[in-house]
Amino acid sequence: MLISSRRSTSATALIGPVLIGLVSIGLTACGGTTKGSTAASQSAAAPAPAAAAPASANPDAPIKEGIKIAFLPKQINNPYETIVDKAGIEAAAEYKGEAKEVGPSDASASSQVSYINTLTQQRQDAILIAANDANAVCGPLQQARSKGIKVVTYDSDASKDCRDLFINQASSEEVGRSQIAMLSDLIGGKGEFAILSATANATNQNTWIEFMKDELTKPEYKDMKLVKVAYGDDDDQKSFQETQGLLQAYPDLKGIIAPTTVGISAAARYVSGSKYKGKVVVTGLGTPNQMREYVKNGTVEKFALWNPKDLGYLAGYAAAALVSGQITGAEGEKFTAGRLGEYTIGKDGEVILGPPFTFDAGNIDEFDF
Ligand code: RAM
Repeated sequence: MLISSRRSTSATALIGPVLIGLVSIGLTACGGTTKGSTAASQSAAAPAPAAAAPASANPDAPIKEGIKIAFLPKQINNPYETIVDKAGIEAAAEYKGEAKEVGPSDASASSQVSYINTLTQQRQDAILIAANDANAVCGPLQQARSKGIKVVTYDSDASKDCRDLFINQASSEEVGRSQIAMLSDLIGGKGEFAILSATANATNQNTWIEFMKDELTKPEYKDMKLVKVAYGDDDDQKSFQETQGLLQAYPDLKGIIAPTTVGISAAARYVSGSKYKGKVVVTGLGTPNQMREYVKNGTVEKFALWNPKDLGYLAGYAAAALVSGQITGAEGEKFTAGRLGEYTIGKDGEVILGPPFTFDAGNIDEFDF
């Protein structure tokens, strides 16, 4: 079941310096501040037993050499997760750590559990996980923490009691509300729409969807109706079929929001080759490289995301700061994330990368990821 394991050096070689510069500069320049804040956290349900109280932080502690960290994404064959993890591995190379990515080929929590257990046996210094379920991974993560391993969630949170830090790509509230505003703009504030999500238990997607539903209660959206939330499981084929199913079941559908890079590209591909092209709007969260074709051929007008490389890089540095004792995960503590600069830990151990960014025909060619 070991699908992928990379050492930091090889990953660094895979990422060209030109690309790093372009992506980093492009998004930072357009996106405003990228520093920590205390905005709303992704919800994480049932609490688990708390780990031992951490020692106090020493912000002046140097980053230890030879730190061993492992990234456990939702699934390994998702281009988005690959970008994030490669950048985290690159961060570890900068501070002379050892990093790898391991994980399942399906986005399920049960598959992640065996990886957590193996990483614990290997005595990694930190496990970084994009949780497929807030609670299902909690017991094993607590086991890891009881052995002194630091746990950092990124992309999709686990219950806050079973991790030290959550590196959130953007404020969950801002992501959710802005998705509704974007769709409203595209369909003239009127009509039926559906959400094509990832897996049914994904913490990040579900938190965004809750904020979308709340946003919809505002008077300006009274003529928009959410008819269905479908789940493509971050599987390309299933997402493609779910898109087809939605369009057949709801003939008046005006738009689809897919807040997942796998879902939006599959939905765009389906619509692009169907009679719905130009009639049904597809938007959501996607990577520019997966969406370029559909923006150019007029299927998609705009969509959003953040810089996934910066997310992985920040998570990699956050893990090192925890392992080195610079931070403990408490609100208000600060650490420096290499080229990204200083971040402050917000409420509930959450660190926010920055605001989401909107891509359209006018800017998509400035990005290559
Ligand atoms: C998919 C995953 C991931 C999410 C992005 C936007 O790749 O579901 O968790 O953050 O989309």
